[in-house]
Amino acid sequence: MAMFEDYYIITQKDLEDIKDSISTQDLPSAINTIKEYLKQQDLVELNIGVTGESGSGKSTFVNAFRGLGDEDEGSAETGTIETTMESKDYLHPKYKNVKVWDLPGIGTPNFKADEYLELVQFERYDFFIIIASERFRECHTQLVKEIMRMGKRFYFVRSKIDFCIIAEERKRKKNFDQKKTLDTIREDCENGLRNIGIEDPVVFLISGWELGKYDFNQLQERMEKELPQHKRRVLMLALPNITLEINEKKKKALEENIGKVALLSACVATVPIPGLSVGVDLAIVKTEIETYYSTFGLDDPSLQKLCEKSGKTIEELKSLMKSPLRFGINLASILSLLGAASLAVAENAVEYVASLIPILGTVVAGGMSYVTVSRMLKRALDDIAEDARTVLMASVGTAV
Ligand SMILES: Nc1nc2c(ncn2[C@@H]2O[C@H](COP(=O)(O)OP(=O)(O)OP(=O)(O)O)[C@@H](O)[C@H]2O)c(=O)[nH]1
Ligand SMILES: [Mg+2]
Repeated sequence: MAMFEDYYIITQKDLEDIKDSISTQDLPSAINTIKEYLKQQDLVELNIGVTGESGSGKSTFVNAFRGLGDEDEGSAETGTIETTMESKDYLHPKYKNVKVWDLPGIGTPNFKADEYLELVQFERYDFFIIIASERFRECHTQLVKEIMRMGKRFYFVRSKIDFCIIAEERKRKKNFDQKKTLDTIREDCENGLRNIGIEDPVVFLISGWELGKYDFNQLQERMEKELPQHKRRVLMLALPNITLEINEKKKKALEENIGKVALLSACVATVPIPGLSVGVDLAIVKTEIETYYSTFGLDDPSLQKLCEKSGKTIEELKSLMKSPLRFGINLASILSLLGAASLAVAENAVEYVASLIPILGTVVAGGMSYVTVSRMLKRALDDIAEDARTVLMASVGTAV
């Protein structure tokens, strides 16, 4: 069993990547290669342009997409009077290289799509989100055609769906059927788009007030699929942890780095840790685990925000969490997990790894350290992802 798990952590692809990049290097260059790789990964930018008519819910979406409420610090101003007159970039609170741009409203009497796209500097966006809170109109077609001409991608969003549902429920009373209502709105929007000349339209029904509901999963799936490979990771990390699908994808995105972080930690460590037969750079491991908590929204400030929204207390949410690190990520708690992980490491897994990455042989207990940290991070990530899942389900009122 231990053997299987060890091999599972260190995927063949991981090893190939690492081997290719550092097998011919000496230790200091190998460390630099991995550091540079991780740094480059952190520099990948994502620019999302959010556009639509005035009052359609652009600013609300810009906030919700970044996991913020309208009153939170760093949020875009929202309201019933026209509020957004010029392009403004809103940084993601945790991933500063993710920028969601709140663009000026379209559809004013003199609206010209080509001039508009020049004005907002269309080249800078990875894709556009076009938001409509009612029917699609001529200005939407114009904009779509121009965006396509510029070779950019876009996604159509029909916003304020929560509001439509409530209105429909009130109207139909006993005959109300949510699925039917949503299908009707979707068909209506798609027909609207077809009528203005768009073939095969896809419309995502979204509520900026309850972003995790309705079509948000379909939207994130589509965005992820259509982004270039190197940008997918940052999208998944930056999305708020509001659906089980996103939770799972965040875990996968974080998992991909375990091999490299473990290798870096093994290479940088030159002194064995007392009480453990391995040398590990604890600061690297600690930072990585803090990233897990932050990415899943389980850090204290994020939990606080979730409490305000869900009406739960921090204590209630924390009592649902099981990860041994939930009481604090400190050297003692990390050491204890590393100790447990090192005990379960199979010797032949270490030999296997050391034979593939000979450079590990030049550091104190290098292979052992690598396998121990990989195993520990994998387990910590599994536990934290599971806690995030439980907290998510509890905060949306689903029994756990
Ligand atoms: N019920 C409901 N109301 C929403 C939703 N999204 C936005 N609103 C409300 O609609 C109004 C306009 O929202 P904004 O986000 O300010 O719209 P905007 O497109 O940025 O408007 P401008 O900046 O004026 O162009 C505000 O009162 C929002 O609270 C939603 O998903 N559901
Ligand atoms: Mg606005």
